[in-house]
Amino acid sequence: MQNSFFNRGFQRKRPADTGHVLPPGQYETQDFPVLSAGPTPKIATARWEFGLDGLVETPQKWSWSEFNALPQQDLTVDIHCVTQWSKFGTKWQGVSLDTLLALAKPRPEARYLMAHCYGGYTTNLPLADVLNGKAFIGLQYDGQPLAPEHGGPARLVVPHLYFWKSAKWIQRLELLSEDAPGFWERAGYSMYGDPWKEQRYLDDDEDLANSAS
Ligand SMILES: Nc1nc2c(c(=O)[nH]1)N[C@H]1C(S)=C(S)[C@@H](COP(=O)(O)O)O[C@H]1N2
Ligand SMILES: [Mo]
Repeated sequence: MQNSFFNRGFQRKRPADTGHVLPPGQYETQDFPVLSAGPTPKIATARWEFGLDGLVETPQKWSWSEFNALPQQDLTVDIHCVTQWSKFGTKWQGVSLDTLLALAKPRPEARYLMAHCYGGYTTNLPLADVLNGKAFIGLQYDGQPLAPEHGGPARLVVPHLYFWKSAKWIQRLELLSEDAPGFWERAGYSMYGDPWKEQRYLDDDEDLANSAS
């Protein structure tokens, strides 16, 4: 009897029981902290527009109603902020970047993208990191319209990279042939931001570290 009691207690605490794993240097939080570099922009959905352009065959622009008519998915993902909190099992509803890119048709020379936000925030990503189910535009969080402080009406979510790549109040995605730094990247953060390799700062980027030595 005693043995089974202790076994149950022990098993409950094993990470394998939840399927969630913390990247190095992170801790788990149950809260959903708000991290914004400036004030929360007020964007009425009547005036909201979202575009996908740059190196594409067919530039796209959606109104709020047009965008909401696109096929949506339910997604449950773990998120990891560079300030060291991770949150497991966040539940979203949104539109896959695969759906949007299939409409816009990237040109062969498109390799990167810049996310542009209402309020002026930017962040850069390789195109490969938003394809094949890796990224979406989140419209709902936990069954509710996305709260303004968390990026509502709509935000980019790229869960496999540090959360600063998940641009809130998304306005435009611009496809580019060359990588270019966004807001935090210009301030010394990693160009890529892989939490599993702990690429927090520019110094942690393998390619740059190698070419500088
Ligand atoms: N437009 C915009 N997007 C942003 C930010 C921002 O300041 N402005 N902060 C980034 C950072 S550093 C993080 S950790 C997450 C925080 O998202 P949250 O406030 O929903 O937790 O948003 C990212 N996206
Ligand atoms: Mo962050």
